[in-house]
Amino acid sequence: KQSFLTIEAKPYPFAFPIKHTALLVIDMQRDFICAGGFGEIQGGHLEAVQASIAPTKQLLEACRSAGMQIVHTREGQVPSLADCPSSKLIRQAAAPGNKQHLKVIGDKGEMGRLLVRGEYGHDIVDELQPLPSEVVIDKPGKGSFWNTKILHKLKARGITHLLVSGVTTECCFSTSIREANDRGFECCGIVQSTAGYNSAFKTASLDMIYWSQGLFGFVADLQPLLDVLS
Ligand code: TIU
Repeated sequence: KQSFLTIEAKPYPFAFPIKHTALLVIDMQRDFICAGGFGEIQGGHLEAVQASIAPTKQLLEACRSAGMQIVHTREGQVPSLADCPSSKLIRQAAAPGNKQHLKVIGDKGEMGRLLVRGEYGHDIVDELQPLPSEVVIDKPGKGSFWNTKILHKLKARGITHLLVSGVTTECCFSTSIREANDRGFECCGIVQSTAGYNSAFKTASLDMIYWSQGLFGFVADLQPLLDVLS
């Protein structure tokens, strides 16, 4: 296999050095994907995020077979919530008369305390469980780089390029790509392997990534990537 692979992408083909590229799988946690989880409680529609499990599994298995580095992230807090950005706690609290958020971070849900590390709902769905050799980043915020060791882990492995997947496109996927781009990583989001709670948000989020000669990076379809990795 060539050391650089190239796939069709927007705004132009994405070339990546396979030994220096990691797959980033953002927050494929039960709390964002399964019924009764934090996402659904927030008002998220689950159809698209659930449908993204299968193409994300295809992507994950292709990257594993190609010997690429794999990094999974999980959004969540320590049990005391001491690491929770205050904005996350404040803005989800019900304003007077607001019945939208009946339960908030740290409250007990059907899958344990919402978005709390160690709880069943906080962990990654069965289909996409990390292998022992893969990096798992627990992040307190939306982005993968704030208050985590991900930059050190990527640098230590010589990573310069990221293929990015996961949920939700409008939130943690986009925030992580923007954070990575500012740190010099070349990012390519994979259309079928990301999903959100609102299809208009997904479209807009992906469009913003590659607008203007790649404002934050690249966007590519899954199939061309599977073709070059196989
Ligand atoms: N709210 C929402 O759309 N997502 C999150 O809070 N976290 C992630 O995107 N992972």
